[in-house]
Amino acid sequence: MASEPALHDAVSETAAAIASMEIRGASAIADAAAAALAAQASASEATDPESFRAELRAACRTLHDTRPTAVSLPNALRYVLQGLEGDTVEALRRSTLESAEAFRANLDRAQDRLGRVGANRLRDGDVVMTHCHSTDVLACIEAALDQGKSLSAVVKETRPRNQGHLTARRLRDLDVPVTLIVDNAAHRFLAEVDHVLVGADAVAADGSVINKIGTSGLAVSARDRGVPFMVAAQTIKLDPATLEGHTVPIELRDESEVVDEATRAGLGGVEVANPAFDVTPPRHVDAIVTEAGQFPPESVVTLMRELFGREVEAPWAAEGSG
Ligand code: RI2
Repeated sequence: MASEPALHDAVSETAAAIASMEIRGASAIADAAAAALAAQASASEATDPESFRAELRAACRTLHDTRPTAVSLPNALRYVLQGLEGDTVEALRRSTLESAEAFRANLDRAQDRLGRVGANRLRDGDVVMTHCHSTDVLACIEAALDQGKSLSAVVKETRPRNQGHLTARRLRDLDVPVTLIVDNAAHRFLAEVDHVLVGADAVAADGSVINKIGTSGLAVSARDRGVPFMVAAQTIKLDPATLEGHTVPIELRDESEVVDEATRAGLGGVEVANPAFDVTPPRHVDAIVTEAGQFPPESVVTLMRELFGREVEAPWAAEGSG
């Protein structure tokens, strides 16, 4: 079997940071992956075009194998690889850098546009409830503040990793009054909430939303309380493989995120499960807000066909692996 090409440190370091969640959040993961491919291209010592391409594919595989659920990651890798053009190493290098830069710039622009769409759904004085930490959600809140609206927030802490604390700090910095609650208190507080805002790691062709564990229960509670449930998701969160009948894999993380070592020892022979995401069916979602506008979840399939066609292949597969 042929050995894997040498990878730049930026690729292995980025992959490790994504796997450990030092870099987390679907958009940040995609951005970091594109930057790592650019670093690989810049530093490549390949002497022929095929070796250069093989290096890039190997870098993609390393990045791809870090976290399985956020589809923004394979979508980023596909975008950059599809931008490769040229018959010489220099031309390929240049096109990789351009492609990675274009992807990253699109990401920023898309989030700004999405924020303005999401902000239009919010009214002055609204109380919003958040789950986890989503930069797409924060873009909506920031745009609403820019529109002169005043908002306050009920922020779920989001066990086991408490990403709600990141959201609370960011909102505090924006001078939004924040009430931090334990996840179990969501149903009670929904009585005082006008809008639930969550992000997404992937959106399936039927409009199901795959997001941080606890999202689906929150959606059921919001429906019960009559509170609109909005998903903020750039189109890189749309999973083209679901057009072809695939389901989105749910990442199972280590039990050490749920219980510390001493507690674990005290619990003895029980199983500790730590799925990172769950699936919220479209019937519990009021709107999916993207940079291309707001969609009822059931019509997201049309947008997905328009953007991705039938393009679901993995161009980073090793040569000869089928
Ligand atoms: P943005 C996060 O996953 C959350 O589930 C969040 O809703 C989603 O990524 C989207 O994040 P994790 O990486 O792209 O914390 O909106 O497991 O920033």
